[in-house]
Amino acid sequence: MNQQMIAKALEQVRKTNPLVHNITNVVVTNFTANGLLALGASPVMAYAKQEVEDMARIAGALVLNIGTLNETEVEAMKLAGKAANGHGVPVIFDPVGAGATPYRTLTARSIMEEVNVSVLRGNAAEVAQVVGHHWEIKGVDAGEGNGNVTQLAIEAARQLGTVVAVTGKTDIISDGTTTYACQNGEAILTRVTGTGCLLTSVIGAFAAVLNNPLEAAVAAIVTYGVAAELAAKESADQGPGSFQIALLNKLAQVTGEDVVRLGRVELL
Ligand code: ATP
Ligand code: TZP
Ligand code: MG
Ligand code: MG
Repeated sequence: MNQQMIAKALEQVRKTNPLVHNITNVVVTNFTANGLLALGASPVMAYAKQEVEDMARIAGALVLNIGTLNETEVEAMKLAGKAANGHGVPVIFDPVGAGATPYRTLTARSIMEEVNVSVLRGNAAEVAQVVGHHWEIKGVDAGEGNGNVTQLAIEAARQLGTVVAVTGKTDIISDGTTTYACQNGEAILTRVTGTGCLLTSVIGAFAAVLNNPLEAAVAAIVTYGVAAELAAKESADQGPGSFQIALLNKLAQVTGEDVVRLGRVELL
């Protein structure tokens, strides 16, 4: 996976306009829908257990996010996940806040057990908790921690048998054998809620057009990081509010040429 391939994948997303079915949290719903639309995908949020299987079957990807989980929603996520699995629709999972409470941790683990997840995307603390490692966490934000993020991503991918993306200052994406590091992004992303959740849904958009989930995750993370850098430059020092709007604008405007010029991804 190199910058040229990522640029081609971005073009594919825009040409195909894939339907991305999200069962996500109440904090980020509108931002996620707008971010996917800006990028060139077609978002739908559908939660009722009476319809999630039907929606997941016709989607290009299904994104599950436990940010504001409850029993009914978790039941719907599992129904949708199994329907997606039965129809070859990739499932992307964001275990928001895993480790913050036992309910979140156990729910995240049970989703990983019952649904065949193509990409797990979280901060280091969340991913560590899903695989039973200790890592400091405060609410939904990763604590500093002092572990080796690369090792964590590789071990989690091996243990779970899926692609794992651990994001933060450096993003590590691994399938347990092949591992990439991406340096794109901006620290101000951590000052706007939902930027991780939107990234998980953007991985869904790329997974809908690429058969290889490792490459889809890398392409999404690099494209998103480049868009964030362009947005930070444009909104300069105006603060997180302006940055949030600039990020939506740049997701729409980022080009393959930008990705080739600014993408910082290496095979480890
Ligand atoms: P957290 O709740 O810990 O913020 P999250 O789920 O919001 O986690 P992040 O890890 O913040 O997800 O990832 C979202 C985006 O922000 C990714 O593109 C990532 O590369 C970027 N990012 C996070 N921290 C930094 C940083 N310090 N510098 C540059 N980019 C960052
Ligand atoms: N509380 C529950 S979900 C959520 C908050 C603040 C949003 C988390 O979004 P992200 O993308 O992980 O920062
Ligand atoms: Mg964040
Ligand atoms: Mg998050």
